[in-house]
Amino acid sequence: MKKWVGKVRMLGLFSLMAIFLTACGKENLTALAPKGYSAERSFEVIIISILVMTVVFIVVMAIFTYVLIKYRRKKGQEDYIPEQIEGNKTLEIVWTIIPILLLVIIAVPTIATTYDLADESQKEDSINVNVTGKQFWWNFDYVNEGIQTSQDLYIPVDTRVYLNMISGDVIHSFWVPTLAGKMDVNPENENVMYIEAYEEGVYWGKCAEFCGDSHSLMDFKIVVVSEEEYDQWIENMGTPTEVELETASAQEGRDLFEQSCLSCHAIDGATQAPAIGPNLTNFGNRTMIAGVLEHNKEELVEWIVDPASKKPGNGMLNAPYLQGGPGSEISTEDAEKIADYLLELKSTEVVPEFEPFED
Ligand code: HEC
Ligand SMILES: [Cu+2]
Repeated sequence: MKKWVGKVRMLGLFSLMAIFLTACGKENLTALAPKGYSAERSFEVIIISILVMTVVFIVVMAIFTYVLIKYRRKKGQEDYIPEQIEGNKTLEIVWTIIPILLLVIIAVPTIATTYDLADESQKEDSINVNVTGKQFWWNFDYVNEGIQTSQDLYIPVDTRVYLNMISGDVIHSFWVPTLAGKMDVNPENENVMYIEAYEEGVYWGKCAEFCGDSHSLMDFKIVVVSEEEYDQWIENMGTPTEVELETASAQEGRDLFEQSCLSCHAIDGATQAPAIGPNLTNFGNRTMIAGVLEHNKEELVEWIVDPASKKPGNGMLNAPYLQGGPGSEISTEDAEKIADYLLELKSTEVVPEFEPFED
């Protein structure tokens, strides 16, 4: 092999790594910088496996290189055959036992962690949230607090929160890499996992199971706040006050909303059963729109007028006003009024700091 071939290959490898690793730049969307209990335990298992594999690689490479050099064909010894070790009992035993030991080193912490992360002993005394995955959004139902919300899941810092997960349609997978591993969300059986975050902040969540047209847009956030903020949030959400609408536009927007949107979206009280669409009680406080769009009026108007352009195949496309129902169309002007209204729906002062698209 020519000398430069190796160099070119290394260059290729490094450029590939650069491409893949730069994709890991989004804050709080990585399993490699855990900020929660489950993610930290899983990370330890990753590290143990990598360490074991690295040791194996180094030892094998060392022996390989040694043998390659020592037993290379030498001048004058073309017919030399080194001592044959076929059927050597000691060696056979050694290279059977070593892999078994290595597997045990990996298996023990892996199994212990698996059981630890499935532990439900504290479920009764913890915050419980029923999570429903739907094409292509998430509903969060705080069981004991009687609160419904969607897309943004608020939890207190340093506290274990149990998530009881079910799907409203096809199989999804709930994944907040910085806080915990993945968990399948099935239509039939409830899967339970817990999360506990060490630091306040907003954490990105993704659906990790291909579930349809907008699967890759089925994002959500976990908003981790202090204990006091969480209590305040629960109180505000549980008793949402009638919002004083500031502008005439927002007031007209409310009427339009009641005509065309209320059949699927709850806004007057967080306690309603999950409707067909996300509960919009605190929509003005959301981190994003529909999990993926920047939270501003422009995006919101575009979403209302043409949700298919933002999230193909989503459930809002069944809205009568988009189906060409008689006299039902919503003009951009009307959508702006509705947007003014929705952006004023701020039921609480607990608002996370969040810049989704900063670079
Ligand atoms: C047929 C039921 C239906 C109707 C009617 C409907 N929507 Fe929706 N809406 C949905 C569904 C389902 C979603 C979730 C889409 C997704 O993210 O996959 C949604 C999402 C949204 C969101 C994003 C919510 C979030 O949590 O970020 C907004 C805002 C919204 N709708 C506003 C409206 C407005 C305004 C109207 C009336 C003009 C309306 N919707 C009418 C079903 C509906
Ligand atoms: Cu999904």
